[in-house]
Amino acid sequence: CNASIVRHQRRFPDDFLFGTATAAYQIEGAWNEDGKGENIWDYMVHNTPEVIRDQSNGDVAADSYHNYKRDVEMMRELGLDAYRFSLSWSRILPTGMANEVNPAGIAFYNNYIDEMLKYNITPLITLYHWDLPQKLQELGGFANPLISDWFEDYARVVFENFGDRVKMFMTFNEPREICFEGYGAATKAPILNSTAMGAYLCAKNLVIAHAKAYHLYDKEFRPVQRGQCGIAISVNWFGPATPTPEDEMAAELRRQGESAQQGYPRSRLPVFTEEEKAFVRGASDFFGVNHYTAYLVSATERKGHYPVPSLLDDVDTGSFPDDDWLKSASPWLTLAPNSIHTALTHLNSLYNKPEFYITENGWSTDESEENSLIDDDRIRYYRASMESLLNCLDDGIKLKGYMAWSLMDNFEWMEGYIERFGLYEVDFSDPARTRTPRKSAFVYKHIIKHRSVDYEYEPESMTMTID
Ligand code: GBH
Repeated sequence: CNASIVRHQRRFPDDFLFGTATAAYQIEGAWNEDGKGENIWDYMVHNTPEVIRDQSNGDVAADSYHNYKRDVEMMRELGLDAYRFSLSWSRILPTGMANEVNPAGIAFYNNYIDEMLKYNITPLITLYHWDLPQKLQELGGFANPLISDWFEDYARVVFENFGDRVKMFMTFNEPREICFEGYGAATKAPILNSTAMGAYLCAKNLVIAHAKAYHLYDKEFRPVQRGQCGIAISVNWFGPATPTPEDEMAAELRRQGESAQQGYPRSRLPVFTEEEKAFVRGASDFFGVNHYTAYLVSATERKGHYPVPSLLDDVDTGSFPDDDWLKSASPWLTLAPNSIHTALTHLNSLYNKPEFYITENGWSTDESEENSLIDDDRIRYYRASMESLLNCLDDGIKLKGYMAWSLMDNFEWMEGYIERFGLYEVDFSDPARTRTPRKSAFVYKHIIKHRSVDYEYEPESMTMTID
């Protein structure tokens, strides 16, 4: 009898939500169709195309605006329980303000949602995934405290129109990236590069905007709509390079930050009043975690060169991946062992055991790779993620779902179409934007169907069907 050597297969509960994630600007295209207003990515790619690595843009992207039925068909092929996507604010409110609602924008998202519901796929909506209406940017964007009112007004339109059918909302995707990369650096629109103040000023206004939308949902919509409202935060893991107190301290500094006075008459961190703190505290029904990777942190080694003052200087430590970790096509992304479990264990103790969703997790390949449909590294990465999720479940962490980034190749921000994250490949030279499943799509489908990871599984053919 060899039963004892058969590897015990751990299983995901039946109500665990397996899905994929995307974002409006990265997939939709139709940048100026049917009344959509201009947003900060439209503005940036048209006015300073040189900031995009291949000088491309999201004007057409994967053209999901016209291909949404095919998108839902792919969700059915994979057997997804859920799909996380974002709304384009300026498609719904062309100028950003809620005085003028674009009926075509509402109709598009209604069709998308209804198509998912027809096949029992749970829609999860992100209200903001980086595409601010340009008119609001001209008024300062997230540097203007009024952003919290504008966002609340937008959120009301969203809840009113979609909340009857959508039960899970996320206000913002990755506040730190919005603020640090867009305001404190020049690696995302609106490329402000205000290194000293930008990120923190944006952060405070964004946090208040989130809380206003949360309380609006909680007070006015939840009693009838009975859903949840939360946020999706980028949490990669920073661990000590060596188990010394110095490196432990450095890792904690990298996670938390510490801004120095540096001659300013007051802190660069905007102050929250007691009232604001109370307003923000607890304002989320779940913790959405975008997790991709981990870094080692050293107190002495490989320190970067940063502008002073800046957020990076405030967390100034050397951080780098272990040399042994598998490398993706993105310089920042390696396969760090069990990092979902490490990160969630840390968050679980810091934040009093909330409900978690992994709202993004995925792997990039390069567009120039031969045999791009045979993506064995992506499969390794996803299988490793599954083991890490199961470790969380074994420990009693309240982890409710997992969204793979991404359903399909899309406009990868500053990397254009060079870095590919899709379970489905998209042919961006084909006007039809034909989607073709990669090997990883079959593996993910198998995991979802069997609620477990089978290392022996190989797809019999590359022909995808709906079960
Ligand atoms: C996610 O962010 C985004 O939500 C999603 O839209 C995006 O497509 C996906 O990642 C893949 O990139 O180049 O060294 O300046 C993940 C967190 C943090 C990853 C910032 C890229 C840039 C590091 N991101 N990081 S660097």
